[in-house]
Amino acid sequence: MPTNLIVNGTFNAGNFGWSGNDLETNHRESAYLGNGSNNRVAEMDGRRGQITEMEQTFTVEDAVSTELTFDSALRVASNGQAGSEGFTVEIVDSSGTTIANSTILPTTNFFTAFSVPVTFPSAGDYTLRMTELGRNDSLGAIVDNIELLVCFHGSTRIETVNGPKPARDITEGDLVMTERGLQPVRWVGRRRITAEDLVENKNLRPVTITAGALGGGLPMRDIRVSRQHRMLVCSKVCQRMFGTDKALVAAIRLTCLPGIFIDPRTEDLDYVHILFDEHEIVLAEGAPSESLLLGDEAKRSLSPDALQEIADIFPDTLDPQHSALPGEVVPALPQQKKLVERLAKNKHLPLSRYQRTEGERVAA
Ligand SMILES: [Ca+2]
Ligand SMILES: [Ca+2]
Ligand SMILES: [Ca+2]
Ligand SMILES: [Ca+2]
Repeated sequence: MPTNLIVNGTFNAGNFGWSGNDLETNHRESAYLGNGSNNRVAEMDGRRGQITEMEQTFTVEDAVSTELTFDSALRVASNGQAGSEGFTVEIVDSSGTTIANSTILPTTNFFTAFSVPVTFPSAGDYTLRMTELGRNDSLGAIVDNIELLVCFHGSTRIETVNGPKPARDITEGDLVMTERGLQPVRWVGRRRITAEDLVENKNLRPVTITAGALGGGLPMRDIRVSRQHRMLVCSKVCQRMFGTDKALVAAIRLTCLPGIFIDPRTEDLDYVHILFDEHEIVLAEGAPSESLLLGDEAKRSLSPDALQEIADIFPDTLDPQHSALPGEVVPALPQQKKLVERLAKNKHLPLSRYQRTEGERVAA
């Protein structure tokens, strides 16, 4: 699920989380709009003679594009100033450079939704600052429900010899932690899926696995994978069904479990495929998952050039027989379905028996 970077954007906790100058965050909506509402809001004009400046600093973990959203209204007493009462919104980086800004001049005496697009160019600390505009008379625009929702997808971190590294930064030669120990990356394929692609072809929409949904606190953060990307299931249900406690199951099959779903959002995303000498189980936000699947679905998600490149470099990987990992069971689709149904019915999480086996061969 997305993370809201703003603390107390509802003002339910007064000015907690906010700093700046001449904050007015302790009154009810009704005090400004006369509508009887007990909802707590902030006014962007605290007192006469002082400029209200409300700010909050937060940390962004990775480059990401999103929107700042909030609700704003003009207080009834400022109706004569409609169009000039309001505030500026700025987001600045730690060196003071503005990366997003907007001027908000609400004209209605009820809350309207506003949004300001923002692209964070890199990880770091950023500050949201809202500054009073208009006649400095203690009366003005009110604001509420300030949110900055971000999803750090595309930045799923893969465990490497140097610690977790965003998938999109993985390059050839990187030593990645796999179930069979450290393995050098031979090739990395990237495919940008645009929002239009997702509208046109719903099959390209990824599966989101929310933090902790697999059990044992895994994955550590939300991850998004292509539908046919296979995740390791490690449960006594596998043992009962297949005589071994591990099985690889397509992410789409897991969507009948809590916290795992087809992502309905239509926004650009990147699929990253990592290729080793052999198929490997890598740790994506700690969750064991297949490094690359060149099944029909995955082939469709690769560009012809990428496929050709893989074919040139690793001719064997396009062989339909070359699909399973030694030691891991890839059940037929009906059995994958049955396995997940049994997990759901017995309320077993997919990784209930999982223990990291880094450095050792799972099986020959
Ligand atoms: Ca509120
Ligand atoms: Ca003021
Ligand atoms: Ca005021
Ligand atoms: Ca004012």
